[in-house]
Amino acid sequence: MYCPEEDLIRIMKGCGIDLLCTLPCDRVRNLIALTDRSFFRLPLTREEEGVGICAGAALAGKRPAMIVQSSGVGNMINALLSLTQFYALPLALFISQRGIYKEGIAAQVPMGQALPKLLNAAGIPYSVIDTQEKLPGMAADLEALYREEKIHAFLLSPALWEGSELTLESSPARCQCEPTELAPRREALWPSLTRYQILEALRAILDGQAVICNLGIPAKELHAIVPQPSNFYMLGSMGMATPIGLGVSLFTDQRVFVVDGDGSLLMNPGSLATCAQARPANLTILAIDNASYGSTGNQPTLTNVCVDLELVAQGFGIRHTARVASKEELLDAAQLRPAGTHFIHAVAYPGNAAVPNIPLAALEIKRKFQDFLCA
Ligand SMILES: Cc1ncc(C[n+]2csc(CCOP(=O)(O)OP(=O)(O)O)c2C)c(N)n1
Repeated sequence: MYCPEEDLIRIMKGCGIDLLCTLPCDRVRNLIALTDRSFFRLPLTREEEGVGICAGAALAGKRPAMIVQSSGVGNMINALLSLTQFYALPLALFISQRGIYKEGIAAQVPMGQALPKLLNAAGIPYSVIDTQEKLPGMAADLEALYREEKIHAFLLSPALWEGSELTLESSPARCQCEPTELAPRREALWPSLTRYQILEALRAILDGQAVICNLGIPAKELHAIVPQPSNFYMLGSMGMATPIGLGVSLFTDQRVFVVDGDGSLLMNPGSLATCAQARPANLTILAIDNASYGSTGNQPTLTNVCVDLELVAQGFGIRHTARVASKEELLDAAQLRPAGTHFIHAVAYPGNAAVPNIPLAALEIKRKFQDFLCA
């Protein structure tokens, strides 16, 4: 049976990895799910923090490793150089390299293709793992990096997983976590709508408005519901929806609506403080909280465990906030009175609608959106 995920786990176990810090990529969703059986795994909110956590583990004499997407390396590079490399700490990086093989998302290409050059420039050695035959050779590289206290990146090509016969059940995020001592600070609000149903309920309100939409399935769902030139669909750059919305809102009189996600907001929560500071009168952030990374396989996020996004927004200084679960509450909150910077925390069921890809290239999306703003 062809099962490169299991082969890789065996090699990782063989070299005694103590900690695995992960942030999902669709292509390694099975690999990450499988690691839970064998490793102490810490899911991250942002790839960069993983570099710090792994540095701490290495200081404590442990063997840390990370599984991230190539785009995530962009979030890590400063910490990799000025912390891990500078202090000669060991770190194994398993990087799902996108943009190089049968890539369906054009925005993955720039970072994925630049990755080897970036690693070269940073002095980080790497091996390309694109066939099962290359897996056994990783063991020696892993041993060497921990012995010599170096960083080594393993670039895992999507070609490696092709034809894998591994099958794993993926269950909805909310069912995966047991209640813990990290229970939220107030009673949980149970969702009644999916992301798609939330966007559908807001159709009339979003119609004709400037909308900045989170990457992945949210953008595809928005396009399926309200395809309009005033939608700026993000195709990459996870975590940038709210910052883009803030930037636009500062220089237009139009109302700007951001459709963000819990995973993306948790990657860059400081942007809420910047919104609170700038306090534009025309910005609404709709945080669709499905407690999961819906676009990469419904892996649970920390809103499933300990984070209440409305309290986060309030804590960062946003005055007008609401937490909604039903269609009525959602529509009421979306009335947006008074004018100001609003944060709507919409609790949602996990799950994605079966919607087609957005048939627009990045430059078309940009041009249409700019034309709308300037009209
Ligand atoms: C820096 C970076 N890390 C990881 C990814 C892979 N990725 C794409 S979408 C996504 C999930 C986004 O989750 P969320 O914002 O909660 O939105 P949802 O899909 O659940 O609506 C992830 C992890 C990425 N594109 N960029």
